[in-house]
This record gives sequence, C-alpha cells and structure tokens, in this order.
Amino acid sequence: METLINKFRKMAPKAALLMAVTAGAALQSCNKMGGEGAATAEGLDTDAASKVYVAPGKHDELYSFLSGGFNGQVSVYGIPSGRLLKIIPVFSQFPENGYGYNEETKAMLNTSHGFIPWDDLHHPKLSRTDGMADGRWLFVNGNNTPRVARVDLKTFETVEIMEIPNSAGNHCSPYPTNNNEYVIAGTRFSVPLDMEGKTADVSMNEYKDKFKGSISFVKVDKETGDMELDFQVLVPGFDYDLANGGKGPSTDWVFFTTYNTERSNTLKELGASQNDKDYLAAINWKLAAKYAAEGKAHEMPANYYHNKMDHGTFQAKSTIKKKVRYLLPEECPGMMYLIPAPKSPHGIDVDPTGEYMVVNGKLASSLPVFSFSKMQQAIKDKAFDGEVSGIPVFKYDAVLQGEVKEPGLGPLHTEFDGKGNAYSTMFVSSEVVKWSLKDLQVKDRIPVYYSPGHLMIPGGDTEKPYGKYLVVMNKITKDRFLPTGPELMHSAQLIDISGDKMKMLLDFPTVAEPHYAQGIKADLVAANSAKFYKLDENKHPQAVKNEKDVNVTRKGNVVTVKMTAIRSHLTPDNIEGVQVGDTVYFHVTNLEQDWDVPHGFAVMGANNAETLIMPGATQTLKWVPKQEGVFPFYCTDFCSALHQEMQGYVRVSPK
Ligand code: CUK
Ligand code: CUA
Repeated sequence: METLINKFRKMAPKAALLMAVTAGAALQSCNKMGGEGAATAEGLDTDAASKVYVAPGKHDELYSFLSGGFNGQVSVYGIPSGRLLKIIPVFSQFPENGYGYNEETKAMLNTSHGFIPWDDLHHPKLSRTDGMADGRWLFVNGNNTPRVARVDLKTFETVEIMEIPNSAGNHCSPYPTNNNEYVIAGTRFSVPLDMEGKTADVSMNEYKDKFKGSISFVKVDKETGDMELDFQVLVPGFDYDLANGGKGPSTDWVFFTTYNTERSNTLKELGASQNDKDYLAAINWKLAAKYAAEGKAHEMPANYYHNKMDHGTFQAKSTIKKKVRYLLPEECPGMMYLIPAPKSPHGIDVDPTGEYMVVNGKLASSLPVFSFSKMQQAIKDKAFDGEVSGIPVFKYDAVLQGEVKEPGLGPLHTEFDGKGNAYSTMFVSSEVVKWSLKDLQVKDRIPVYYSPGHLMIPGGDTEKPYGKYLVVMNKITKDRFLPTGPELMHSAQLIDISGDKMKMLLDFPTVAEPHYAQGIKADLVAANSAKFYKLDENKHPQAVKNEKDVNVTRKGNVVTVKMTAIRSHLTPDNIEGVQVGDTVYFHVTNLEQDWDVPHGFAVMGANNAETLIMPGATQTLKWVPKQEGVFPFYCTDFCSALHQEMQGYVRVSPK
C-alpha cells in the first residue's frame, strides 16, 4: 500500500487528484487480497476481547449516537460493546413503533413539499452547556428536504422538526453553539433567490449572479429546547459542505467549508472548477445575532413548516411560517471572512483549545491547519487578498499555521483526543492517521476497513474530549462480515487511543450509513431517562384512564373508539356498529405504569396497520374498512404470559 501512496504523491497535482478519486476501489482490493486473515490482523489489540466485553447484565460505559444516513434515523450503540441499544426515527417513518404512521406523529413529517416519509440524516450533535455535551437533546439534520430536528434524550423521541427555507441539501448542519444559543444550519446547494419568495424563473446560466447560499440561525430555548428560526445570513452562491464551531477564544465563530467557489451550475467534470483553492468561510455568529437584533435584518416571504410534539397530549402539530429575516454580509462589517483552502475540502474541525481550524482537503490530500489568533491579527492588519461579494478574503499565509506533512490520501474528517493529538480519516488510503497539533507531524497510522468517512472520539468535538476510544465509520464493508448478498451493513470500528499506538478493538455493523456520531458518558443520559409516561399527566383528548370509561361513539361516518390496553386485555374486545366506508379511529391508552411495557395494536386489513403504545401514553390508529366482515385485532408486543390472549373483534356491517 505504501508504494501506491507514494506513487500518488509524485504525480502532478491534478492527475493525482483525479486518480485519487477512483483509487478507493483499487486499494480496497489490495487490502482484500490476503483474504480474511490479512484483513483482521493489522493493529489488533491482543487484549481486545476483554476491553470490549460487557458482561451480561452490565451496562456500557458510553452512549454513542450514530446517524443512519439514508434511513433518516439515529441509532444508539453502547460503547465499548458495540451493542445496538435503540433506533430513534426522526425523518423517516418507522414500522417498529408506528412513528409517522399513527395519527399522533404523522404531522412530524409534514413539510412545505407535503408529507415526506423518508429522508437522509447525516449529523447528530448533542446539546451543550459551557461547551460540553450535556445529554439533554440531540440535534440532527435532514439533508434532502432541509430540516433540523431535536430528539429529547429523556424519552429518546423526536420532539421537534423545523424546516429550513432558502436551503437545498441542509448538509453543513446542525452546529449547536457552546450554550445552545443557536443551532446553525448551512445549505449545501445554492438556491435561486429574488428576495420576494419567488425562485422558479431564474435560468441555470444566471447561476453565478442569482443563486445564493444561506446559513440559518435557529434559536433554542434554554429551558424547553424549543427551536425558532431567528434569521439567515445570505452568502455567496458557493456550495457549502460542512460546519463546526469555535471553542475557547473562537467560541463566537462558526466555520464552513465551501466548494464550487467559481459558482458553476455544473460540476460534471471535475475540471469545471478551475480554482486551485476554495474557501473556509468564518462567520462571527454573535456579531450576526447583534446585527439582527439591531435591525440590520431584512425580511422576505417564505413558506416552511415547524412541527412540534406536545408531550402532554402526545400529539404533533404543524405550524406554517410565512416570513424569514435575513442579513447580507456586505451590510454587516466584520461578520464574515473567507480563508483560502485546498480545493473541494470536506470536513472542518476545530481543536479543543479553539485555536486551530483543521481543513480536510480530500482531493488535494492535504490537511492545512489555520490559526484563530493569526486570523484575529490578520483582521487587524487587513491582511486581505481581495474580496467576494464584499466579504474579505484573507491572505493564505497570514492565517495558516502549517500543513500536516504526508497525511495520507483523501482526508475527510478530524477529531481530537484532548492530549494535543488529532486523528484524521483517509478515505482513499483507508486509514486513520494520528498527528500532533504541536508540530503537525504524523505519529501513527492504523488501517481501517474500508474507506472511512467520519470518525468520532467521545467528546472529541468539545473542549474536553474523553480521549479513550475512537469510533471510525467506514463506507465500504466487503469482506468484514459474512456475505449477505450484494449489500452489507456498514461497518464501524472501535479503536483504543489511550496509548501512543492506536489499537483495533472491535468491528460492529451499523444501521444504514452512519456519517457522523456523538459519544457521551452513560450517566449523563441514563440518570434522566424516563421509565414510563405518568398516566395522570396524559392530556391526550381521547385518553381513557379507566377501563370503565371506554366507549364507541359515532358522528356522521366517523367512529371513535376509546380503548385501553393493560396486561392482558384490550377493552372493549368486541366492537360493533362500524360500517364499510366509515373512518374509524382507535385511540388506545396503555394503562401500564411500569418500565418497558408497551402494548401493540394491529387490525387485520388496516393499511396503517400497527402502532406501539408506550406505558401511560395514548396513540391512534386510523382505519377505513373497505369490506364487510368480522376483523380481529390484537396486541403485537409479547407483553405477558397472556399476551396471545390480548385480542378482540370488530364487526364491519354493510353500509
Ligand atoms: S459527510 Cu458523510 S463522510 Cu454528510 Cu459529514 Cu463526511
Ligand atoms: Cu399487550 Cu401483548
């Protein structure tokens, strides 16, 4: 492998770049050649089994939250065991618990484009207190139909989804500032904008002048976590890739990598982008907020949904917003700067001290490190090299700390251990590379299988990384697991980073495609985790808290069934009086007041077939029977020795 890497390094930059893009596959087959044995040996800790073994009945040390990528969900794994603890549906319907199917949660998936049952989720970020993950909420981005969502970690449920207007591909998102003042979300694609809410008439050839990017500032309520879109900053029409925020001295800043800075409407040929460099954009979010508060913001029509789950009634509601405020950088001096960066960079990561901004130059295979204090000095000295749409561009050398020497091929993302080291994934050369922030020298490399995307050190994006484990999320699995047809689960690998040398501990399959992840000490989340919903706090309008109060009522052709579930019966269990073509609502209240005793509810032939009701909660299945007959219903979750007896019938009579 070494020789292949060296061959790339000796090539002319452009040829190397193009080669590097396609080289992943070649390297993977190299890695594979030795067969199973070769793929498992390198870097393996001799004591790996005992380091990841969590005995039956014992708990893991950490929670990790991995994005599900194209499944629109978040999966929760215990670290170090790699055991799957939970899947949390966010932007996609989830048959396991009825999310997005039952009447209560459907509204969570409403957008200005209609009901969207499936999206692409890339980046989970934990809420923060003083720069440290606090275990209260998890913010995630919807990538395809731009949205930001909030998961409440008391219940591990999605409680809020905010659509982002003037955005297309909400990829540099979400970034919570150090006390959740804002969750910041940047668009990937630039969009045509005429500031009057009309966008369709712009020709693709006018891209350069008429397309703009947007960075959204979503305000987060300190107590409740409720989100509100405060304002946007409309930025030049580049493509924006990833974001991360400052810490310590750079706390007020957020940084974005950009590509296609020549603003071409087609990137088909890599050569279409002629620029050698793209930019790292720096925005002072505190100053932006100040400008917005001082009346510098304009307003334009917009149309976006804000969906919220009410925990009292268990019902989600959509509100449609019609306006958005925006700032223009050219009117807000000192708010935004551009730093030249290697062409088409991917991740931007800020070290725990807040002094170094690491840009992962995937195509140039370079890792430049920029200095925040040099950037401050360059602002004072006006060390600029032109401007773009009124935004000053720094001189490269004025803000550069240095470049990591020979990092590897295709750097994508970097995290930190809090001991002065950075760890970067090399997508093309399939390795994690450890290097020192002090001298920018590579200290260690470990091969990973294969083609890593993000990596995560628990706390690694905060001021105090835990520094013991590293989870790397690989894009290609191939021979790591038993063959399962053309597609294999993605593979994550757990690496021990507590010593000088990285040591491979564990492979574990992940659900769909994890992009980023977060890790946090188990106690910070476990201590607040709800065990059930209190029945006396259930304010669902159709809740029934006592079996004696169940009933079936009719209004026109709408039949309302208020029913209960408790071990081991559904009440009522014989329902009469329904006719073909009626709209029937089964409102099922789970009367249990005990941890981990959900009941399921399914009706034969119902197209919204099932739901799962948590203890103390009420959920609703809608059914429009199309045939007459006697239809059974039953509990789908094996809840007691009499689970199989938890059943009943509903009669549907001709109209
Ligand atoms: S992206 Cu997936 S590997 Cu969407 Cu954060 Cu870099
Ligand atoms: Cu309730 Cu099975």
